[in-house]
Amino acid sequence: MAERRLDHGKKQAFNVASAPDYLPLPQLRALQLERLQSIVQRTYERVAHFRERCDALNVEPSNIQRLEDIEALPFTVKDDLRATYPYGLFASPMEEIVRLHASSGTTGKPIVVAYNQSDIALWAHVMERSFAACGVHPGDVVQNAYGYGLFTGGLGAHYGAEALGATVIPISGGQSDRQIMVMRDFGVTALCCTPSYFLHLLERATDLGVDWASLPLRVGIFGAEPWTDSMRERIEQESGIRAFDIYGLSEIIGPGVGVECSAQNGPHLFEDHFYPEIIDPETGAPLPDGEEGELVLTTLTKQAMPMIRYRTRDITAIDPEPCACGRTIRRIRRISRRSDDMLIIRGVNVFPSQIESALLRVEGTLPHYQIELTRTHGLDQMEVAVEVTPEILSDKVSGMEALQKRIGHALEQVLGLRATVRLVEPQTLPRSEGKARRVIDRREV
Ligand code: DLL
Repeated sequence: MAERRLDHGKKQAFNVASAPDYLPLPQLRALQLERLQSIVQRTYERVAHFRERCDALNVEPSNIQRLEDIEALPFTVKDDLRATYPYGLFASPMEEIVRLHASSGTTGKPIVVAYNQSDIALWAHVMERSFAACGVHPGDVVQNAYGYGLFTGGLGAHYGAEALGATVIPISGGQSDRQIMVMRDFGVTALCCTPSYFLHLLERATDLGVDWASLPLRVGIFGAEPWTDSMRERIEQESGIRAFDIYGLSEIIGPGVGVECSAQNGPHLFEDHFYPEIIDPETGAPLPDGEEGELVLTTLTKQAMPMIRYRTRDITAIDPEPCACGRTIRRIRRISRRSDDMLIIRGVNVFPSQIESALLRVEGTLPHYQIELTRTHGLDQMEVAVEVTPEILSDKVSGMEALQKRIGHALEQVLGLRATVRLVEPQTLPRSEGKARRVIDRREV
C-alpha cells in the first residue's frame, strides 16, 4: 500500500506563492538585513521592555549594519512574555490588533500573542507556502484536525489552506469516529493534526472496519509535538500516505515557521520572515551552521508583536547543504527535543525522543508508549509502558518475555540505563487529540 500513493506528492507544481523559497542567496540576505533593521527600529521605538534591554547593553538600532550584528541584541525568553503579561510586548495599539492567541504553559498564566491585519496575511502566506511544499494544491480536500481556539494550529492551517485555494474542512480536534466518517465521505486528500492523533485515527479506522487503502488520503501535515523518523516510517508504512513535518510556535506566529518539502529531510525555515540562529543553550554563544544547539528566531516582518532573538528551547542544527528541491531557504534538522524536556534519571540525561526511537526499532511494538518516573528510597525508577501487537499477546508467555528483554536491551543501549518494561494491550494507554503526554514524572522535587 505504501508505494501506491507515494508518487502523488510529486504532482506539486511550482506555485507563485512559494517563489520566495527560491530567492538567490545574495538577494535573500539583503532582504533579511533590510527587514531586520526595520523591525529592530520598530520594536525599539514601540516596546519599552525591549528598549530598556537594549539600553542596558548599550546597543541601538543603528548598530545593525550587517546580519551578524544581530548578536549584539538582547535575547527574548518566555519569562519576558510572562513578566509583561498580557499586552506588554505589543508594538501596535489595541485598535490595530485583530486577533489574540494564547499558549498554555505548564504553570500559571498562559502567554498571549497578538496579530494585526498584516500579520494575519503574513501567517496565511507562510502557511500557503507550507501546504505547497507538501504537495497540496487547489482541488485537494484538507481536513484540518488541529484544534481551533486559542491554540494556533487550527486557524493557522485554516487560512493557509484557503489562501492556497484548497477546500478546507474546519473539523478541529476530537470526535474520532466523526473524523473518520468525514475523511471517507468527503474524499479527504490531506490531513492536518498532531502525529500522535493521526496514529489514533488510524487505529480507530481499523476498529471501525474502514478500508484505509480505499481512501484517497495522500498527505499528512503533522507537527506541534516532537516525533522521530522511526515514527514517520511507521506512519507511512501503515497508512500509505506521505507524512510531512511542520514546525512552529505561538510566540513566533504559530504553525508555518518551517515545513518539509518533497525531499522530507528536515523543515525548511521561511527565513525571509523568521531569521534563525543556533546558540549554545548554556552560554548563549552563537554556533556555526551544522552544529546542534538551541534555535533562536527573530520575526523580520511581524508587526503587532515582534520577537527579537526569541529563545525557543528547541534543539536542532541548521543544515546548510542545498536541498534536492532547489529551495534556497535553509533547513533545520527535525526537532526531536527541547532543552527543557530533558529528564535527569539517576544522573543520566534522557530525552523522551531517544526512548521513542529505541522502542520503535523493536519489532512487535506499537507506536504508543508512556514513560513513568518514580523514586523509591531516593533512587529514580523508570518504567516504560508500551503497547504491543495482538500477535505478540496471543503468543506464548515466552514470546512476551523475549520481547520485554529485547526492549529493555534496546533502551539500555541507547540510554545507558535500565528501565522496567511493561507490555500492555493495544489501546490501553491514553490517547490525545492534540499534543501527546508521554512522560508522567511522579518523583518529588
Ligand atoms: O504547536 C504551533 C503548531 C501548530 C506547530 C500546528 C505545528 C503544527 P505551541 O503550542 O506554541 O505552537 O508549541 C510550540 O511545540 O516550541 C516545539 O517545542 C513544539 N513543536 C511544534 N512543532 C513541532 C515539530 C504550536 N514539528 C512548541 N516537531 C515548539 C517538534 C514541535 N516539535
